[in-house]
Parts: sequence; structure tokens; C-alpha cells
Amino acid sequence: MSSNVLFASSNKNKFDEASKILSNFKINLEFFKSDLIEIQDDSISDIASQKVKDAFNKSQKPIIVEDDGLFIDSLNGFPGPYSSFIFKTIGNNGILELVSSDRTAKFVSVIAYSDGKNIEIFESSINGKISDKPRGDGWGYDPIFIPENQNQTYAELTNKNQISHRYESLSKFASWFLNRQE
Ligand code: ITT
Repeated sequence: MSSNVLFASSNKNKFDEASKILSNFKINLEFFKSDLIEIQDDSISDIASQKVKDAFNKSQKPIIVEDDGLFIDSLNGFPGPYSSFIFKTIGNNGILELVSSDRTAKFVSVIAYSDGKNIEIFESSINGKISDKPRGDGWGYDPIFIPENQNQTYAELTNKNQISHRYESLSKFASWFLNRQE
């Protein structure tokens, strides 16, 4: 038996990856395209909680949202919760100009689920580093993020969806969601 859940986002790339990942758990995602209210906050999980409240208000159906952030150590975690705005403004080339010799970074994914009564949060991150130059044809920060134990960027890897920050947080969500349905 497969289950249906909505995924609210303005970003089709996020939905496409989430949909592929969750299909392995027999969870069928439907795209609820929406520009959600995104509060300014230092905490990605607080941003995700607010986003999922807005998403449920708009859809009136069980729904998940995802908030991500790229945290670069030598920049004290920047762009972190501001990753979306920074990508739209200075982009990958702007980030590459800011990063110096210490290139370590992590990508964080927070999934928030709401059924209108409760909100559940699932968080994961993957360590890695920022590449010297953009490599590969990918969306967002994919061409500049190299996950640990790999030589290729997310954009170059063929198995991103099996190792990514998104895979980890969605796996946690899936095991909780499927257990709860039994
Ligand atoms: P929402 O409508 O779902 O909020 P968004 O694109 O604004 O879409 P986020 O705030 O969660 O999403 O994303 C923060 C930024 O990180 C944004 O610029 C994304 O493009 C980027 N990003 C998130 N996950 C990524 C991934 O797997 N690969 C590359 N870039 C990613």
C-alpha cells in the first residue's frame, strides 16, 4: 500500500529529489507549489516549523516542507539560514570569492511535517567541503559542494540521492511516518 503526502515548496528541484527518495519507501509525494512565508531566524528548524504551519493553512492536508542551509566553517556558518537569499544574490561565484583556505562546510536539511494538529521535525546534515571552482551541471549549491569521502561535487555525483542531507532527513521522516501508520 502506498501513502500520499503533499510537499510544499517553490523549488521544483527539491520536490523532484524528495519524490524520488520517498518513492523507495512507498510514499507518494504530490507537489504543492507555493511561496511559503519564511521567517528570518538563526534556527533552520524554527524556520521549517513556521513554514509548515503556513503550508498546512494553505493546503488543509497533511504536508511536509523542507528547509536547507549550507554552513561554511571559515565563514562562521554563513550562509546557513540565509542560503536561499544568498544563492539568489551572490550565487556560487560570490561564495567562492569569500571562502579561503579552510573550505570545510556542512549541508543541513530539516523536514517538518504537519497534519494540522502536531508538527514533527526531522533534521540531518552531511559534512563536506567547498570546491575550488563550480564543477558539474546541477542546481543550487550542487556544483560547489563536495560531500566527505567523495572527490566529486553533488552536481557530478550520480548517487547524490542515496547519500545527501535530503536523503538522511527524509529517511528519518519515512521511518517515523510508516511506523505511525501501522
Ligand atoms: P522553499 O520554497 O522550499 O523554501 P528554497 O529554494 O527557498 O525553496 P531553502 O530555503 O530550503 O529552499 O534552500 C536554501 C538554499 O539552498 C536554496 O538556494 C536552495 O537552492 C539550496 N539548496 C537546498 N538543497 C540543495 C541541494 O540539495 N543542492 C543544492 N542546493 C540546495
